Amino acid sequence: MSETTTDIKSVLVPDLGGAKQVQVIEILVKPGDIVALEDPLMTMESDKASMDIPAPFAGKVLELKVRVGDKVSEGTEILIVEPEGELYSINTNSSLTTKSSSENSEQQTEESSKKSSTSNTLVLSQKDTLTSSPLDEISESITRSADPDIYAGPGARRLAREYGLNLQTIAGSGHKGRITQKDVEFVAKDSGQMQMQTSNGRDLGFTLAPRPIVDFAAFGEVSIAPLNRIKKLTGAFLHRNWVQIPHVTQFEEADITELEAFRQANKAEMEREGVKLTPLVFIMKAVIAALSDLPNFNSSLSEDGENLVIKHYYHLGVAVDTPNGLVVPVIRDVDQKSLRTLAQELAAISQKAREKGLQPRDMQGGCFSISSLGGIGGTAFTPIVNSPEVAILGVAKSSYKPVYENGEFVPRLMLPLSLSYDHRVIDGAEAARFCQRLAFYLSDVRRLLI
Ligand code: CAO
Repeated sequence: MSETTTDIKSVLVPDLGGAKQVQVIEILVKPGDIVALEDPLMTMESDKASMDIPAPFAGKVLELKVRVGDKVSEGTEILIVEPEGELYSINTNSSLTTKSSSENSEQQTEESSKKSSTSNTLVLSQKDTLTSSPLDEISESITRSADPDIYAGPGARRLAREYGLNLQTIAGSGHKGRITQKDVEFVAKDSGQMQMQTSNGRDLGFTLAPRPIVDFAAFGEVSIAPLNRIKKLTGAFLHRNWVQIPHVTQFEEADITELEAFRQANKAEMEREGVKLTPLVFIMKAVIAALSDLPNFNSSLSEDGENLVIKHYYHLGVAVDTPNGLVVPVIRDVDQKSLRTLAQELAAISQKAREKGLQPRDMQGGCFSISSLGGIGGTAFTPIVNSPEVAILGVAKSSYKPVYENGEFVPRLMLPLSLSYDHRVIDGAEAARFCQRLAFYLSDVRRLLI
């Protein structure tokens, strides 16, 4: 049987595959929200699994009929929705059903009562496979939240909840950017949440004064610009690194007059091959040489803080400025690559980053990071260490300066370097030596060949 209506309708808990008294653990919508077909409305959790209830039709949420913590079974009314769009076919045999609010809601308004039709079970005709699935199967399906940015399955959602992570701050590596359980675990591990869980909510041992709450609109016109996911994600990590790592920044200047002459001599030819030769690739090579001279910089603190894990590979993170914020893709085995290959890889990975094409694996495995603002400007800055690495090199814009040599001032092209390091791992003297090694290699790049 089928007929059409645009009534206000109740959404009922569908077939739970036999499970009864399942708990509502998250409500993903609120009155006034517009939901699209299949948008997740609520998450339920049984002993065995958590599962999202997808919207059986598009519409506007009018009323919530359950609260977080409530126990529901098949047929429990969970929402009142005003359907949007046109026609809804009726299929009384389906397991994913909605009922007219006139049948189900005692709190129905007079207006909705007038609108109500005589039909009492409604499903979407085009989604018969979905509507007839038991909830266990639906729980396996990938669902989109009301926020179109979030694309995650119920397992990933539950895990994120357990770790107290905001899904909006997690980059998805699955099909079409879906957030998988692995992505959640990766972020949880990286942000220290797992450790906090196992040690029963270990805190950092200090409390901060609360952030002042200011009504900015009281002082003038304001507008609201939501932070995107990359900003939220990097913000959370930068904050953690800033708070957890005792930072010191060592400054140095490298004379790159000869390097620049060499670069200019080769730039045009490389450009004809489609390769852009910038100072950064030379800096990457010099960093590798310095890391090889001072291996503590190519290490991470072990989880228990008892040991240094020294890496015998050389993967460099390079901060890339994208329209959506900062990302740090990793270029692998820099020690084994030519300047040409590095320039090609740098161009490819930064383009991928700017086109939002980076996968989590593109950002994993780094040993040391470089943040170059030299193409933009500035004389120095203090980069934040990219945990679990122990140091990061900031590069500012080179400029000609008078350098006193053999009794006279001569113009030399000087490159400002800022090395921030984790003082638990690196001593100041080591940092000064590292910077000197860098300047040594950069001042005559032939040394990199030795
Ligand atoms: N001094 C002077 N000029 C420099 C320079 C330096 N240190 N570094 C680069 N330049 C020049 C380049 O040579 C190029 O000029 P030419 O075309 O005349 O040779 C120009 O600046 C632009 O370079 P670029 O930025 O396109 O290329 P890059 O290899 O230096 O950098 C990348 C690539 C991806 C690192 C860069 O584009 C980028 O995104 N930088 C920002 C990183 C960032 O945001 N860091 C902050 C992190 S903390 O918030």
